[in-house]
Amino acid sequence: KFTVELYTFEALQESAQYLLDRVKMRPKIGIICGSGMEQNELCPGSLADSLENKQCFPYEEIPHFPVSTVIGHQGQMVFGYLQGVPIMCMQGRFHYYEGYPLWKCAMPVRVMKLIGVTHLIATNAAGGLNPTYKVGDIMMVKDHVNMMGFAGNNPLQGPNDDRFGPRFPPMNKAYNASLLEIGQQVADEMGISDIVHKGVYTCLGGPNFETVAELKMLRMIGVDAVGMSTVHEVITARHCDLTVFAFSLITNQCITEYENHEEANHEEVMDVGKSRQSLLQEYVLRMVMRLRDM
Ligand code: R1P
Repeated sequence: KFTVELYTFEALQESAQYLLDRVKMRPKIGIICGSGMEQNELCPGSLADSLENKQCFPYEEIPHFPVSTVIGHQGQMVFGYLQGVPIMCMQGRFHYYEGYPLWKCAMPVRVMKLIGVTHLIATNAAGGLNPTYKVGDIMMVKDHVNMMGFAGNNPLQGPNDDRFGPRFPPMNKAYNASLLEIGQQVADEMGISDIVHKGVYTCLGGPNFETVAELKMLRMIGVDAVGMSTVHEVITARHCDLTVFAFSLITNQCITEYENHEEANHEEVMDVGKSRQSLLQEYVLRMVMRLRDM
């Protein structure tokens, strides 16, 4: 018998209620911080750090939450204000390669929904496959290729609970067009439109980085940046009708020639994240201000 063990709606309500009982604010915006974009001993002074009147909840204290095991992922839910706007922010996300099924990796998105979040900003560190992208550039995600979905692995697998969303959700408008436009306007305002792109992201299971042949194939099918997260979070978010904006920080250039002897590594990912902290903070802050006014 084919079964998928899922958290029930009620279990996720318990996670949400735990947080609602302990914070006064009611955020409408949820942010997921990608590798190198969180505050921790490796990356001091990042986005979550800049929140005012912070309240932090380590994942192990929140009912039903998995724990973050990746270096550079602190592992807590942070509530606070960005220039007066209430935010909830995942400082550390869950990845498939940590051993969690996709639905569990994405469960915090449903908790955000139950808390009252309407807009999700998902960020990640990714390898640039588009040859015009440089390390340190930002790619707004305009679409994704769900490679793991091709292989029959999806966060929505298993019994559907209509209280979250429909059995067969559309995914052709996953990344909100108005927010992509705003993302471009913000880039223009900041004078960084030369380093901000719109592209297609894909998530592979990881934890190993990709082979040359895999990267060549991904490029051929139209992928601009590759990572190991975000897609399952966005699918879960769209299923429960959150409006999504996502961007990748290009932390390394994918190696697509056998003659190139460089090797991708996580330290580089963290270093580039660190070097772009203030730019990314400014970018997210301006996006948040625009969302507040919508
Ligand atoms: C690899 O360096 C790690 O960075 C990216 C990859 O997915 C992988 O986890 O992290 P985020 O997607 O969490 O930003």
